Amino acid sequence: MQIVYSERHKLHATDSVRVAGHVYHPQEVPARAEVILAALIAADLGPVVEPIDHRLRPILAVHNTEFITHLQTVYARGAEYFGVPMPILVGDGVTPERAPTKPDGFIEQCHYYTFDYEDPILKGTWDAAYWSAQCALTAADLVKAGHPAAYALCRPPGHHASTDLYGGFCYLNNAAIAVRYLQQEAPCKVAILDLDYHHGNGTQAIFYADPTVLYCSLHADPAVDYPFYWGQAEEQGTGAGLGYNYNWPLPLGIEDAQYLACLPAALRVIQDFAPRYLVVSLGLDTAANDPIGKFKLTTAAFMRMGRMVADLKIDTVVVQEGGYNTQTLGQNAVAFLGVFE
Ligand code: Q9C
Ligand code: ZN
Repeated sequence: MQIVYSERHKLHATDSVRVAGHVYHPQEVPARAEVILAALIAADLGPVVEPIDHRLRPILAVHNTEFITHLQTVYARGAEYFGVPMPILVGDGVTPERAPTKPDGFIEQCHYYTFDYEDPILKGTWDAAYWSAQCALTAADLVKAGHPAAYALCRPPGHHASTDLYGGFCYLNNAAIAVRYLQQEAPCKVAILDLDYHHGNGTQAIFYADPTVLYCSLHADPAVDYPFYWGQAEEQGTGAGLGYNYNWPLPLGIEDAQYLACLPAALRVIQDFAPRYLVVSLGLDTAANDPIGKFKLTTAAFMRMGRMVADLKIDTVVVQEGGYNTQTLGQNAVAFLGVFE
């Protein structure tokens, strides 16, 4: 299968981030993408192609203009505000909802556009996020052109970012941008299967009232893990979108058998929806020994998951989301993706 990758993800990198007075070392690091790429190449899974520049238009089909301007300019504004360039990193704790009013002050605007506190905006963050989205768009092009599946090795990830909020290591919602782009010329139904360990609150929010986009997610119970405020089974959509949002919160510590027993329910919902395209948000943080996720999936499970998804025979764009154990990311990506044509 075609693999879309840009080394510009490396522009978003830092050894340490200060959060509420503490220094911590980010786990969302360039090595994640590098080990996945190396493993896919070693397994000869397909040609690696550069993303095509689709410019801002398909990004603005998902995100609002002022939010994009904020991401593009906040680092430079911060350098002026502080008198020295430094990472933009806000507050302490997770907030459930965006504030209703956009404030005028610089610091307040920094808070206004994020629901989270461990997502630095560095000098190269905008460019990295921009090219991550272009990878998803280029994978969508390949599938539109007739490839049964394509993989976007996106970094930074995207599924926690919504229209005008970033968080959870995500700035632009790559999967949502691909979905809207797939619908662009000929309106059609698109299903999203979100396999990341965390609920994709951004993706859910973007399509919550939309009956043309089905969102299905298996994830850690948000009562006990991130993103805490979203992801319960009761969240089923709103308005015309009611009935097109499905969440399967799962207990911490689950192993292959319990996870694989749940997946068919999501796949049946997707089949019944009969979408023209499928977008998979592939988080590998469900793996055993992930430093953030607390499930225990083995490499064999990722192969079974890939097989079950490929057996749907729906044209599929796979978008990389989370996954933080650089010892196992490569083999698990190969296991999932290796079964696609
Ligand atoms: N410092 C994705 O997997 N909290 N995002 C982690 C450990 C944030 C995960 C706590 C988790 C965000 C794309
Ligand atoms: Zn995750």
